[in-house]
Amino acid sequence: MKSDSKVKREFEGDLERKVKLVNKTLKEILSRKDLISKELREPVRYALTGPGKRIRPAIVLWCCEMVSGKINRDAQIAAAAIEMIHTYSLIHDDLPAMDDDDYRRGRLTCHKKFDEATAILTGDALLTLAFEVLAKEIKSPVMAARLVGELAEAAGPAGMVAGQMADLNYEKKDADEKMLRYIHTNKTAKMFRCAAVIGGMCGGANEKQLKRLREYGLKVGLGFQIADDILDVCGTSKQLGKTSGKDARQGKQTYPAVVGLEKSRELAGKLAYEAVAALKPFGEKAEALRQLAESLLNRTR
Ligand code: GRG
Repeated sequence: MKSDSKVKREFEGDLERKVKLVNKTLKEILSRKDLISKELREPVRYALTGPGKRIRPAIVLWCCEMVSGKINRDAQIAAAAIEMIHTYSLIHDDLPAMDDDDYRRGRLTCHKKFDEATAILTGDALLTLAFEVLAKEIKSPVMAARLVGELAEAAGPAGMVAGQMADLNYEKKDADEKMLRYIHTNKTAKMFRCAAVIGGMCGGANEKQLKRLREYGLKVGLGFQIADDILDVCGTSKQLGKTSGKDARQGKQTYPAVVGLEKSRELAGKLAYEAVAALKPFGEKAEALRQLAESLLNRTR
């Protein structure tokens, strides 16, 4: 039997390989002159090549690999597309009209590096480009339409945008645990669920498998956001690459603020446990996704 530290090392090595593959695909897309006009190339490159953790695209690749035994081109494109949408959401979230932050991923935010109008347009460009690459680069039109539908549902007005709207509406206003769960599920967890599902779809998952992946993704995503709330209280700006302690200063509704730190940790643990349980039918092939769920509990950035 492998020791815990060996399993952890293998997982970290695997994640590093996935991150490299995501970065390679993004670089390839960035180099396409037909896709991005000259004026936008620099800010789009700045935003996309920042040192993000690439967790969502890594989930896409892992789910495809788990289901089919390999990573195919469709999964690489889908992984790049979800990272583009995630990056757009960070750029817009950092704007003065939203969370108003100067640092992201350890560097100046897009509107600080360039200007506000450029940051808005860079976000718009990434959001649109994600759907363009899915429409044009996914092999089969039916698969492209399925992936576009999943991604639009997760990122759109009944997903991430809805979560962000509720998040802003509840600033400095008391939310109960149910509302907080609604905000976090929409703002964060649905994009994780989408990552797992589109990865599975690219690998040819059947409905039963997709149901499991949906459950895994949603639980991991909610756990990830609770861990993010905890980190905002307990982490440093250097660790996070963005301003720490900001949620409380802005009167944000977070798990530590609403249920306390101890219950937040308990809840994150429970979600990781349930996420891992959802992977049971995949057996040993799910090892990396299991490790990922557990690693989120101890994350420091
Ligand atoms: C602007 C429509 C719109 C939505 C914004 C993503 C988001 C919604 C807001 C960012 C602030 C925040 C705390 C969101 C929750 C999701 C989250 C934890 C984002 C950060 O994701 P990481 O840690 O970031 O994966 P990296 O930089 O590693 O990619």
